[in-house]
Amino acid sequence: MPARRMTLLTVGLLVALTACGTPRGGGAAQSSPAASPAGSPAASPAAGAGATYVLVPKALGNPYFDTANTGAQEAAKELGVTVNYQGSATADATQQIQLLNSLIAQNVDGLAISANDADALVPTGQQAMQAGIPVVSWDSAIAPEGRNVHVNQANAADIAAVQVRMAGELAKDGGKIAILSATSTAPNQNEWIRLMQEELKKPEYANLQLVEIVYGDDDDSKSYTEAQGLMTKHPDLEVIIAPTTVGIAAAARAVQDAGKVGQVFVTGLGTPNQMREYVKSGAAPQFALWNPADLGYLAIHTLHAIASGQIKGQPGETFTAGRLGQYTIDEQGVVLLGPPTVFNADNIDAFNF
Ligand code: RAM
Repeated sequence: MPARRMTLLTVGLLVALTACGTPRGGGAAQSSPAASPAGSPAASPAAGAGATYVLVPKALGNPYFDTANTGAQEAAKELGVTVNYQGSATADATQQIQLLNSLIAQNVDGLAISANDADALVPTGQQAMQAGIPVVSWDSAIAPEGRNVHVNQANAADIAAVQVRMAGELAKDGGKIAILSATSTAPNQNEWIRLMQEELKKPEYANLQLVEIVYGDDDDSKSYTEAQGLMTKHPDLEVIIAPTTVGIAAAARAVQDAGKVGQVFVTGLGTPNQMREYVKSGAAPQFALWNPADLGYLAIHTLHAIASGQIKGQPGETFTAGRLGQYTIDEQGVVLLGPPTVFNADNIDAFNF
């Protein structure tokens, strides 16, 4: 047998063996190696095709997560897998753990989770991984020991810095600022708040005074009430920073309803579609975000790369995430999407999500 053909056969066999050895590879693991003759690898299904993954948001009913799901579905189509979108009614760790337990019992092929609590989800994540179900957290991280990889939307320090910078620009001559966050246990918001507090120590922000941090629980009406409370308690408040898409829209509405446009400015993290009217009214002249659809897309590609056995989820490993190109898992076990974008009156109409 010519050496080249022999090599092809060897590679074909290795690919087939790898697919069979995949923890929960779905379709490819069941396909017979004999059915795909050496030299025609294109005829065999992609590793992991047919798998069923679940994309779990912090809670349902949040357009940010709905948009992430559109990206996840795009990835599912490309990969030939099914992605179910399942979440709890409120952004609550106990409810999320209940849901995850039932998904583990159903033996799904992989979980992609935006965590409501970094530590509370660790035992559940470990249980999944012990059952051979890969766990990727995305958007809001599970602590490292409870997941294989975290898919981060942007560098946390950059997310903090851009929000403080926007607040500084809006407060012009300085003054009182407050933070309206999501839940008090949210891993992503808590990290950003900690880093915003660090950022505020820089000399250029000496004239900004952080007077209070409140929590709207990623619930529209609670966030609205909390924003009203901030304005009542601090009549000379200049800026509300809401590092949550739910909170920022509710705060901007509260400012508008209170007739305080031009007096109290709202900034933070929001979706262009929810914030367009407030950018135009002047209640929230600028805010930032990444593309949630790309984040969902990357989360599913990452999960699939692990579940199909292409990578193990170890630092230093590289994989390709479809149209987004190549990613490497960093030393902390994190895959990074990219820098946030700032939206304002000049560019907001160019975005539709
Ligand atoms: C909310 C959620 C999500 C966060 C965005 C910015 O939708 O809290 O976790 O990343 O805001």
